[in-house]
Amino acid sequence: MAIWISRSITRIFNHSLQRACPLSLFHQRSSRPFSYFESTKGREQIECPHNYEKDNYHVEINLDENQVLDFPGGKIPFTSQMKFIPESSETRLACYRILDNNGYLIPGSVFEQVSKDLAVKMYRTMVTLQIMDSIFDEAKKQGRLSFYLTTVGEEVINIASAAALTPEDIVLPQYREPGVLLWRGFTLQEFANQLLGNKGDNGKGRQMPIHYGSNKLNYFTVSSTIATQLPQAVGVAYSLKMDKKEACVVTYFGDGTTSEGDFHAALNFAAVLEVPVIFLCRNNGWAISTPVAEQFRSDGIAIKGQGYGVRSIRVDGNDALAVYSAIRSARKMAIKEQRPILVEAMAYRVGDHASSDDSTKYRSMEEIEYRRRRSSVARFRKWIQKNGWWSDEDEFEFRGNIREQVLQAIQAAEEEEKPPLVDLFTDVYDQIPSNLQEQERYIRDAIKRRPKEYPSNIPL
Ligand SMILES: Cc1ncc(C[n+]2csc(CCOP(=O)(O)OP(=O)(O)O)c2C)c(N)n1
Ligand SMILES: [Mg+2]
Repeated sequence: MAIWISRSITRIFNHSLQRACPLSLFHQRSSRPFSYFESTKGREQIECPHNYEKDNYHVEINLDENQVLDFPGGKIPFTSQMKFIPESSETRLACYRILDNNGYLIPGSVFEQVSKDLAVKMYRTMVTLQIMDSIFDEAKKQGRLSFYLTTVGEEVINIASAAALTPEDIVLPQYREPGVLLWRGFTLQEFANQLLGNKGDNGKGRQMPIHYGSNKLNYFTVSSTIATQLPQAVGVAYSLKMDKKEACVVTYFGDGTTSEGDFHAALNFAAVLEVPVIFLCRNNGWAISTPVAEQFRSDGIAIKGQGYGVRSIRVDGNDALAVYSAIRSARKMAIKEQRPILVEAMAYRVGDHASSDDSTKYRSMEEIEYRRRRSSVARFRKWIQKNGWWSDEDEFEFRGNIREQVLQAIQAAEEEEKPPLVDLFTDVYDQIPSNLQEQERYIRDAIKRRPKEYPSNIPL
């Protein structure tokens, strides 16, 4: 703790020395070494030396003691003008983009270079994710799986963000990010094993399909209770900070999840504790059947960051280069400056919410098709093909290959044994408590009484 405090003091001291841009007038601090508005310096660092457009509800601080409210957290200017902060700005927050719809680089773009090898690996992983989704979704329709959830429309956010991280960065997912796990090396067989809940599943078949997780790959197990991952991510980031690790935490969530209290608590905690965590919101326009217009009245998510003192950006989630660049930069800032970053990636949810959903009940087929045609994976393909890094022949061969592998994985997973019954009761308590022992006796008695009603592939 002492180390962080002294670090913060040093940073604030250095910062005061470097103040050069007009914005600094807005938050002249008292002589105390510690400021609660530390986070506002982010704006200076990002926007200087560009001109900061003054709005009409902030006023410059006059240092005359009679004209400022000297209050914990810093001095606040008085004004005789009664001005309410407007509920929204006149223009919407712009979306960071590098590749246009035809896969051409937008001239003058600022972005991180992507090598041929990296770009091709990213594209291949996006295609793998697409094929995995279509075959597993089909398997659900055939009754071979009990549930499935696709990432259709959000493949680019999955893969481009994963590519911008290192394996040491810790991921706390929501549920629509299997591509991050795929990028990290989770095999098609491991996906199939989890979906079928067989002996090869890391979760020992205890969870419903799509609740993947891998300790080895620094990927926390999916927990569908939305938003719980967010304060947990702050805690994990706090531990990285304590251990002085060169790594950050990345936590994923949807637009709907920001309506949970946990989202707000997490952002606030992260800002105050100054922890290296990237909050990556996938704004896909929907929370199951609830459109964003019924979810919040703000201009999306990114602007909420400033209310908590968190640096934020909105990015085109259908642009792989923009997502990659934004996350690379976010990662660097999060680790180097020990601060949270909020990224709002915009990409429409083209697929149904999950296999239990029929989205044509609340949106038209035309709308879905309109969005599907803007497929982000296709845009990235255009770019790598223009660079001469990929061809139609590569595409044909690769797709056929992966299709074969996914079909084999699902078949092998079906043939594998299920975990033994006893696994239902282990791993939570060191000593199995009496109520669980009683439940185990109960289920074993029931199986003895009606053996035919229990699947024969579950070892007793
Ligand atoms: C705490 C909690 N409340 C409600 C649900 C039911 N639920 C599952 S997914 C979902 C919508 C989440 O939407 P969003 O965060 O936008 O993610 P998306 O599905 O669009 O990727 C809801 C309400 C839940 N799983 N957990
Ligand atoms: Mg959503």
